[in-house]
Amino acid sequence: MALLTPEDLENINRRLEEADAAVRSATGLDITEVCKALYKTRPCTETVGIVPITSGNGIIGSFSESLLAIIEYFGLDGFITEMPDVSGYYQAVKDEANIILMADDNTFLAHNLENGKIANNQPCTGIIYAEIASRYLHADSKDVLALGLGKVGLPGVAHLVKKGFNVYGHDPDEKLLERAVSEFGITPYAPEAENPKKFSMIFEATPCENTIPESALAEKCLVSTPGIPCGISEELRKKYNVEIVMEPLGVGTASMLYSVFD
Ligand code: NAI
Ligand code: 2YC
Ligand code: MG
Repeated sequence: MALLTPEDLENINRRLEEADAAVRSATGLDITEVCKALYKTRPCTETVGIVPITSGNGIIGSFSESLLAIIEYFGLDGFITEMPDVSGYYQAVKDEANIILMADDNTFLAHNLENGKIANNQPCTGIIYAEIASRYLHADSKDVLALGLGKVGLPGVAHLVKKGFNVYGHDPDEKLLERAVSEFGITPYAPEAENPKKFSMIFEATPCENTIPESALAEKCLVSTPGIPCGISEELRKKYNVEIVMEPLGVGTASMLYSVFD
């Protein structure tokens, strides 16, 4: 499981503002409007309790603080519990949190204690970044390239297929590629093919650099990627004036929150 580092989370507010501006420029909507369109929900007077969790690799510096900044960016109230783990959970409920946010090394969840809805960061992140890719205002077709068909990528692919997009996918893990083809009918994409297809919408969800080949970039292209590190180099982005939506935690967290609102 690729874990965040405190460095990934530096300047989280600026990163979120930049991502929001990039989403607006590419889709005409901001992150909140994309979430409302995705889930048809609205925030009410929810209070979010953020519970630090010490299991596994333990507390990640500024992870809880970043979550507090994120929920406040989206207009919610919240608090970080003084204690971690079970004691922290107990405090959050006693201090009347409506939504719990907490993460161990494998699962980052949002749980709405009022309506029982629960969300997992991986599918929620895949769905919102895929949704953003699919709303590119300068798209030249309904073809989307999906790179990385794992815990984040595959739910994003499922969402795109359900919305009627033509998804072309690649993952070096043949089992995952075969599963995406058989379950969702995607078309395998070969990055090193002779004259590979060009795409104006690219959804990348891998933990690797340089996964997006120059040959795949259409004249106008949006890369929507939660992947850390980024799958396209700064050099290539500048050379082709590629639009990019990329952010380490907040966009996926907004998707989780809206998926558990009423
Ligand atoms: P995962 O390991 O389940 O899936 C990643 C997939 O990428 C694997 O199947 C792997 O075979 C594939 N891959 C590796 N190199 C590739 C290439 N060159 N072309 C195509 N596919 C390639 O990981 P998961 O959980 O899906 O996370 C993906 C990335 O998203 C990680 O970097 C993770 O840290 C990041 N992430 C970011 C979030 C955010 O809010 N920005 C939230 C959650 C995860
Ligand atoms: O500080 C804490 O409470 C830690 N237990 C938090 C661990 C989060 C581990 N998960 C991740 O780093 C990934 C991120 C990409 C976002 C979601 N999961
Ligand atoms: Mg994010």
